[in-house]
Amino acid sequence: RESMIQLADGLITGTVLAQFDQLYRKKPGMTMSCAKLPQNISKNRYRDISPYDATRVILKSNEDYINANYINMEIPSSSIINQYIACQGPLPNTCPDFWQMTWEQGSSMVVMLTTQVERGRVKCHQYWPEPSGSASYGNFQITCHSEEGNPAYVFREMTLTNLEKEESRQLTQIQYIAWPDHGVPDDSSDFLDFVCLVRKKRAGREEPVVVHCSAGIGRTGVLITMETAMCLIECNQPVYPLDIVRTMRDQRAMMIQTPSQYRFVCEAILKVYEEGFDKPLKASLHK
Ligand code: PTR
Ligand code: PTR
Repeated sequence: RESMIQLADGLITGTVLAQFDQLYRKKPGMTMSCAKLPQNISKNRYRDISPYDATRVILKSNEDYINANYINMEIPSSSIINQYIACQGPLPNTCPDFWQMTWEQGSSMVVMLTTQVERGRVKCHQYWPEPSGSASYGNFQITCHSEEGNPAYVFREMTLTNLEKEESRQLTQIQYIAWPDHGVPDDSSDFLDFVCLVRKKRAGREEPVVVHCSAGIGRTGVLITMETAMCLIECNQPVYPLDIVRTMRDQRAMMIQTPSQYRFVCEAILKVYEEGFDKPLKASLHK
């Protein structure tokens, strides 16, 4: 409760945003050299967004690079450690790498926070086939069985087949579609619904959840912050959003991109604290 009063006051006086502005975007001393190797340049969607070498996800092949980092969020006084892989939206030439990573890390859930095109610019390549279709990406074949949704998000059920091993796994993709980059979601209750669904779907999965937007920093950072805050509230732990951002940025640079995204998530945390988060989830079930 104390931390929530602090947060509410800080939003009014502006200290919350001032502290966010002062926080390092990249952890001092962390290198990002792998991203800049000549053979990897074409695998980065943005020249200014690179993964730390120390926490990057390493593909099990000669060409081992993908623009992705592990992000582990520990909830104190509980046994919960939410594991994520934060990555950029796949490029046409990195779709096979994306599926290889998902397979090797054992992930069965992908959270996508961007649309393929925003304001006429490509933000993410469509790395899956249309519903009831199949497509191959390198060593992997993806079949999309179903697609359903509402104006804010879409669910897809897919089968991921490793052609070399002749093994298959099921995968759920949840895409939030009402959230332009550098911006905030159109509606915080839709967004909270969405985070509750991610939490519900995550239950029982030990492996990391793959989260991406276009660059894999702004919107991805907001989602991880929100889920972490919900877990803290649930476990009766204090919530210090700036600590959450710092913990994320120690694992992937620049997580949460703009002050307005930070303000949005802080306000959403207060809302969840005050109203409880059964409510948004219930709302989504009754839609
Ligand atoms: N950010 C621009 C876009 O959204 O397309 C393009 C861009 C890409 C701008 C990379 C700058 C970039 O990095 P650098 O600062 O290294 O040129
Ligand atoms: N250089 C790009 C730019 O500033 O436009 C990098 C970038 C692109 C950064 C998108 C963040 C972006 O948002 P998100 O991480 O939410 O996709």
